[in-house]
Amino acid sequence: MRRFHVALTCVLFLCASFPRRAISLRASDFDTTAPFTPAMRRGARATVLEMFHHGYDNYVEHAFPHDELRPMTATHTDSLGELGNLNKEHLSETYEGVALTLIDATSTLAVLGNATEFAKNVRWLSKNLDFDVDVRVNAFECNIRVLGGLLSAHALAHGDADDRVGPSMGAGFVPGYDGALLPIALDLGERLLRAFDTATGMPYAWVNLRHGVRPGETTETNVAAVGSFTLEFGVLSRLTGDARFETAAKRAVRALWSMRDPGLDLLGNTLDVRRGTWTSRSGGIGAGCDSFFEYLLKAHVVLGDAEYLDIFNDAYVAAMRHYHDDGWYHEANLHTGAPTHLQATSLQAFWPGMQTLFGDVEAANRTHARFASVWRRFGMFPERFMYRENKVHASEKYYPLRPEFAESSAMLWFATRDDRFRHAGRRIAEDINKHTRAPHGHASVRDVQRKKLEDHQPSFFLAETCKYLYLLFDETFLEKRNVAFSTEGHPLPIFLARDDASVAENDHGEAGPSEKPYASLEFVEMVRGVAAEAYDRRRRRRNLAGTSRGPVVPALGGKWDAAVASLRVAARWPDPSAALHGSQHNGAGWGATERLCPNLAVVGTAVAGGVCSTVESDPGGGGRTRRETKDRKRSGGRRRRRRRRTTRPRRSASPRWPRRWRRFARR
Ligand code: DMJ
Repeated sequence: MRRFHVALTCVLFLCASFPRRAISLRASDFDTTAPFTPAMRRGARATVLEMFHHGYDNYVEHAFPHDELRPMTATHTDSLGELGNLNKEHLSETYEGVALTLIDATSTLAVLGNATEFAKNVRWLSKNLDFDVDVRVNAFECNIRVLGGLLSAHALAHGDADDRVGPSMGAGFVPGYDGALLPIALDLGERLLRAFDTATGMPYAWVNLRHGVRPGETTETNVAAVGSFTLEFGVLSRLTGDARFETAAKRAVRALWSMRDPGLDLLGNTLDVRRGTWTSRSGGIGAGCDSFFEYLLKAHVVLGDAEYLDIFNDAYVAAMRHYHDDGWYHEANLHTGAPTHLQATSLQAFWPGMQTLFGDVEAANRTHARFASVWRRFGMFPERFMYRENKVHASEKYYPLRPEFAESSAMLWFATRDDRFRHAGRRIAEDINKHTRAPHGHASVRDVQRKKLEDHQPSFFLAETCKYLYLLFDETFLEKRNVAFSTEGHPLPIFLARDDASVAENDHGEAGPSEKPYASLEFVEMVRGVAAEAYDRRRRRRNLAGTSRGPVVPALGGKWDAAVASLRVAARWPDPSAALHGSQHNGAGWGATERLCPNLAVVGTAVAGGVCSTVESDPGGGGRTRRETKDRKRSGGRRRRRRRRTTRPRRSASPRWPRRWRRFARR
């Protein structure tokens, strides 16, 4: 009997001491090493195509020209004024929609190769859109969905037939297109520009499309809503030759960045645009902050403006140092760096895609694995997941068909050609189909555990989720194009580099491009060091404090964690930026030079056309770096003798950090 008691106690003890697992250990699509066969590719492509059409055709039939589809009741909602408006304040009584979903979905039709439907939409939008409507909109949402959708459709319709669009968009989708969407985009841009009329230059969150900013309008906004105009406004300026938009967006970013903690380079989350003060000091990479980071990097890609890359570098280092928690990311107080919310949010899942674009593939892979472990458990990602407690947040249990995890899977696939990411994409598509399919479209999920649906199909489901999933299985669209995807998934052109001095306003009196950025190999190594140190420090601190929490990161992964850390991954990408130089690489990021190009398949063409100022991939030696161009100007046209870099940046035992980074390296 006594023996039995001892055995029972041991069993109970063992059970109690095993951490709860977020995932089952059974091999799944996320960690399989099986090859992704051509038949699987064709099947997955067909699934995604059908899924897109189930959402799109039903929208056109039951909701168009209203904003969004209610897929359970085959009705519509005019939701532009409701986006981001949780309390449904100041709603318009006369607004009847601007065909939001049609605008958002049109660039996806181009990606799917459906030129006929694309051209039909361009014609309809050109004839019918009118933004002189009495509706108070969230300027950020209206910018990324509506303005971004129109600019992308315009650039895709024209393609390289238009000098302003340039060579990066490849052949146009609408032969003989008359450019009619651009004046409409310009009109919308001017309506949104009124939000920027503040002393700080940071935009109000809300603006009425007809009347401008409402008297007494709230002055509170967030980091992403201030910092996510650079792409759409930059593209609008480059296409129209009207510098006001690019200038306003840059001024806002500078004002926002000036609010960072000077020592830690961290931002908060919400702020007052009139006073330029924080209203929430807890910043992170998810809701309220996400696309600020993304747009710094992509504004550099699209506009060739080195200042954005400079800011991105500092912001990225700070994020890896203070938010990164072994693949997860928490929030932190901007002045102390102390962790605030230890939660993973669905919106954070864009981060690995951005890291891949930048060249930090290894870190991207690890975070992708963390998110995969949660996706696998629910067949979707809850809006908020408390990774320490290993459970869904009590109130934010929903999954509104968000694209971020699919987006990162696609970027990682483009960069690594590792079949795991295609398996992941197929799994995501099948789960979405299984859990969100409604009679007339795809429905948001109210509770990821109970799989309760909500009668709403957000426009980004067609703009982004379906687009990235499709690109995982069919990259025809990317083959002859060099585009950057906006935060709403709209393909935008990569513009010829131009002299910063031609941007009208420079608040700080600085002329010309900023300091030469550094090869990403050095940068990525430095970030890795910084993140590892921060991780160790946190662990030491916690151990010293004698907490009973055990390891910082719960043993979530089991088999998956082992795979992430395995030699297979390490041996494959000993140098993350090298992943971006492989001959197979296509479509995700050129992470090693001062100008990033999202599509390496056309990088040769891009360089030849002066689109991408790198020397590394210039087969004919015709490309010139920005710095070289500057040197050349200084030396009256004579080319200075510079040591030419080889394809892969030199790996030095003791990297020479830029001065402002040495302080990180020393810590
Ligand atoms: C999209 O509108 C954009 O990706 C935005 O940056 C974040 N939220 C949604 C998708 O989740």
